[in-house]
Amino acid sequence: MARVFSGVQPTGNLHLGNYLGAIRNFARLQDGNECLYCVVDMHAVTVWQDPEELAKNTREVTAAFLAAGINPDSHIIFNQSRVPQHAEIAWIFNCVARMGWLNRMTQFKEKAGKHRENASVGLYVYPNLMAADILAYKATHVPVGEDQKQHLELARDIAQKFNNDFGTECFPIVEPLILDAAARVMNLRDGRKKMSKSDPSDNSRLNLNDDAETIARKIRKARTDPDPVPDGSAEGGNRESRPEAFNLLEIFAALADKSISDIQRDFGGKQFSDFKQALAELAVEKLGPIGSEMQRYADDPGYIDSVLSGGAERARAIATPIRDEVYDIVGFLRN
Ligand code: AQP
Repeated sequence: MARVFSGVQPTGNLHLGNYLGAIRNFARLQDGNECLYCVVDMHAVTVWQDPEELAKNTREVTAAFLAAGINPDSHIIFNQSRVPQHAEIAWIFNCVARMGWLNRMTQFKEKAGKHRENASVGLYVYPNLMAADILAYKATHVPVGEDQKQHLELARDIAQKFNNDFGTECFPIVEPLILDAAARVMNLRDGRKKMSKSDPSDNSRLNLNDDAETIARKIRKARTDPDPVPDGSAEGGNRESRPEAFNLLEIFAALADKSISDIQRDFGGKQFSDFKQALAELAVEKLGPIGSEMQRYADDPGYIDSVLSGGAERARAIATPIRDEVYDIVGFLRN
C-alpha cells in the first residue's frame, strides 16, 4: 500500500484543469492506498489573499474533494496550516535546497514575472514547502498535473541531498503520478496557456461551480480555428499547429474516459459547432453533479470544518514522529 499525498491551493475559481489534472485522480487513487489530501492554505498566502476569501476558499476546496468522492473517514482531508510539522520541516529544507535550484523554477518566473524584486520570499521558497508537505508523511506517490512536475523533481533532489548530507535513508524517493492526457488542460481563449484560477477572464476556464448554462456558453465561445475537427490525418494538424482544437479534443476524451483517437473517429472532419454541442452536453453531465454536491457541502460549513479538524489531528499523528526523526538527525535538542 503506497502513501499518497497531494494538495490544492484555496485560491478561488477551482476549474476543470484542477479536476482532471488532480482532484479526479485523488479520488481514483483511494483504493489500495493510504491517501492524504491537503488544502494548502500556506501556499496560497505566498501571494496576497483576502482573509475572509481564504477561509471561504479553504472550505470550497474541501467541498470539491468531498464532491469528487474522496472518503474523509478512510483517508485524510485537512488544511495545511493546522499541521505545524509542514513549516518545521520546510525550514530545514530551506537550508538544504540551493539557490541555483530554486532559480530554475519556471513557476516562480511565471508568477513573479517582471516584478521579481517585489515577489514575496514565500513565493520563491514555495517548492521547499511543497517538498516538506510530501516528506512530512514520507509519502511516495504524488498525483499532480503536468505543471507541477518540476517542483516534484526538486522534492526528490531535496530528499536525496538531505539523505546524503546526513548519511541517512530517512526520506523516500518521491514519484510523480501524472495520470492522463488531461494532465495539462489549456485555457479556452488561448490554447498555448494553461487553464488557471488566476486568469482575469472567467471565459478562459470552466469552473467546477459553473451552472449548465454557463458551461454551455463558455464552450460555445471557446476559441477554435476555421478548420474542421482534427481527424488524425496529417492535414488535420497537431497540438502545436492547432492548440485550441486539440485542447477541446483532449477535454472531451478525458471527460468521456476515452482516447483522443476514439473522439477523432466520432467527430473528425465535422464542424466545430456540432462538436462543441456534444462537448457541452458531456461537460454538463460530468461537472453538473460535482457542482451541486459542492453546493450541498457549502450549505453545511460545520460538517466541512469537522472534516478538516479531524483530518488534521490524524495528519499530525503521522507527521510528528517524522519531524522528531528529522530534528534528531539534524541535531536539534528536543527533550
Ligand atoms: N490547467 C491545468 N491542467 C491540469 N492540471 C492542473 N492543475 C492546475 N492547473 C491545471 C493541477 O491542479 C492541482 C492544484 O493546483 P493548485 O491550485 O495547487 O496550483 P496551480 O497549479 O497554481 O493552479 P492554477 O489553477 O494554475 O492556479 P494559479 O492561477 O493560481 O496558478 C495541481 O496538481 C496542478 O498540477
